[in-house]
Amino acid sequence: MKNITKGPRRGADNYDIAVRQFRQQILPGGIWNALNGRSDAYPPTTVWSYGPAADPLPDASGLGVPAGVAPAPNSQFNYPAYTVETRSNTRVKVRWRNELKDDFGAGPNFLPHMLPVDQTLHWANPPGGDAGKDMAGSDPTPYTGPVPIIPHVHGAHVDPHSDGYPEAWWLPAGDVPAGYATKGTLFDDSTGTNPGNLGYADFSYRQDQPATTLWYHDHALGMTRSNVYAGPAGFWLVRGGANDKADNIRTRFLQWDGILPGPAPKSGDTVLELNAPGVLGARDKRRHIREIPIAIQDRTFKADGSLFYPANRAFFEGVDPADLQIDFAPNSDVAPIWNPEAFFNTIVVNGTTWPALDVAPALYRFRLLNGCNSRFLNLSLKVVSSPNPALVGKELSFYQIGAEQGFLPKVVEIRTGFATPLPGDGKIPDPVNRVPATDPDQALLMALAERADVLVDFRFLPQGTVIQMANTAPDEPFGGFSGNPTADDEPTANPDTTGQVMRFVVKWNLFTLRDLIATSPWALRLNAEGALGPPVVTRQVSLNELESEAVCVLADEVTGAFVVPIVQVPCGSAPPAAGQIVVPFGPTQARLGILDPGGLGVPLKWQDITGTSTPVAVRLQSGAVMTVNVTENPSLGDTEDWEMYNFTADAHPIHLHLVRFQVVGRAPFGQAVVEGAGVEPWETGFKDTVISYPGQVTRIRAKFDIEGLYVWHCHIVEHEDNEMMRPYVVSAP
Ligand SMILES: [Cu+2]
Repeated sequence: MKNITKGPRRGADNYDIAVRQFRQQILPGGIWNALNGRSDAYPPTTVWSYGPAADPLPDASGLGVPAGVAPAPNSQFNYPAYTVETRSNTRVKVRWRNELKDDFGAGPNFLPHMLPVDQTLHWANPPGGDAGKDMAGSDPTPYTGPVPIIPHVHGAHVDPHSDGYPEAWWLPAGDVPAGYATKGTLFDDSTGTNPGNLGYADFSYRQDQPATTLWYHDHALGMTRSNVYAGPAGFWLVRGGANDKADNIRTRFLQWDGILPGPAPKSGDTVLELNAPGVLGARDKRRHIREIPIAIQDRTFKADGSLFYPANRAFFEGVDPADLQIDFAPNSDVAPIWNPEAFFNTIVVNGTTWPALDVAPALYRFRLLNGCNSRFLNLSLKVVSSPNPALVGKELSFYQIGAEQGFLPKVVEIRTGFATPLPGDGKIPDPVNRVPATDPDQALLMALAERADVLVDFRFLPQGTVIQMANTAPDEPFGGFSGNPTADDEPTANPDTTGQVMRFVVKWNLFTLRDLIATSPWALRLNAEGALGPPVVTRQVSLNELESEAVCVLADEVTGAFVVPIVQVPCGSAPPAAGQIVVPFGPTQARLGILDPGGLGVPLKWQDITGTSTPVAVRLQSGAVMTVNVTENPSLGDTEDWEMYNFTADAHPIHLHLVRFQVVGRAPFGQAVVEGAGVEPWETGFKDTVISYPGQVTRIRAKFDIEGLYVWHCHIVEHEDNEMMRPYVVSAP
């Protein structure tokens, strides 16, 4: 098939991107009143995000709202951040600036974190100075100093100096307190000459990877959850190359089996222009837009509009802080502030709570991202109102065409209870022949950081029809579906709040003749990529949950629930009352690790000094040589299988930096993994993040093709921040 998309550009695309603090109207009110005619009065929210370093403080005061609040016509600073549009095989260079300082980054004074940062975790720890950085601190109070950042392009095939290693952070340049480290232990950049106190770093991205949906976000050691929750994240799209498809606009001649809905918004289109055309009196830029990246996140807001994030362990236990009377770190192994998981009560889509999107009666392409901290999503589309009452309650399918690392071999029709690969022959599949999903409640399941490139077919729906994107994954850690043939047998999100994501409203005046060009999902043919060769090495790794080795408390003998108030008792002591038992407090953290010869998990910390790991020398771009203790040390160019044994009670999304991998298979403990068994239809392309289910081994296959230091970790960011992350090194053979 002839590739009709544009080839790579010569040279490189250059960006200058800063992280800054500003306010944004996320909740209803402000600038949005001018669009929707309402008079909501929710205040704006202070956020952090990336934006073009040359752009000024957002100012929409000409539109009747206070200055300094995004979105605004004069500035692209927005949460989530603007999409970085890149081309396959065209290098991208970014100067990343840490400008978390006053006066929108121009001032001399650093801004403290707006959320509680636990200094007792193994974290960046700038106050530790060069001797104590990237270690656990001993101060149990929240961190108040300048904020370390380190941007990571999730899924990038990138050299180590530009990957965003968690210990490669740096502080803003300016009034850093005396004795603080200004940069992380592994600070590096593509120049190799940056001293690490300039407030920026220069990263260079190879982009030698197929068209796909990546995203960029902060990755600072032990504080990714708080940095990303504050806002810094955005899409990073790769287009072109052999696998990409034309779209409604970019097609040069009709290619009936491969035209995707498009275009996406183009460079310079602002959030306001795309969402509030009437407000600016400008041309209706959104009229032609058919490809939209959709970042789904959960957040909780305080009454003053500010972001809420739990400030103590008692929040996780659901008790008043006075009712959690135990020793905390540094006097025990229980972190005082960190929560094992964090779930929030509001769904925010592209920086707006529960938005509605006007859509033409046409095919749309949505690039979905689960950008939550801990929350899995199980998404479905249902008609909630329509001039045609027969449509109400009907479900629309997602037609998934791609995942984290490119297109799927076949379009997969996903709807509640079904996941059906389509033959691509143009025939509308007989609904009777739909393929049942793993569980009747399973719809479009997305773990943290997973992406789903989907088509949705709004064609022929009557004017004014409203479709709701619903979420039925639970408001708690996801343990996997039951697999029972009974429907509705798992805990679900609150249908009044987190069970709702967004709405689509069909508007016929948005229809254009170009809409007739996009290929129907059942006729769309995707380009299957070749499989990786057989593995040279097969490793066994493990996922483990830990409880305290120092703190014991009383629990109900039957339910296992802690007795409130939760009071520390000597471990091994006799319970004071019948019906109670003495148990270790937990969980204290989750850890990755290896397997021992008996098949049991050996949990290892980020910095393993137990002797289990092997010290491996790593040379930085700067020329410095560091030693890192690793258990995974693939040889350059090798294809390896990793079998991930999940000994915990929850599902964890595991992400490997650098590589794109295939999901080989899954099996319950004790059974052999059969190739293809347990692999969902939407997992048959290349991925960079995969769900590891409790009690199962999940086997992936990857080729490790750039030398150097990377990480693999759980993408429940609360886990990642507290030891569920390990370094790995690719070494020349
Ligand atoms: Cu996890």
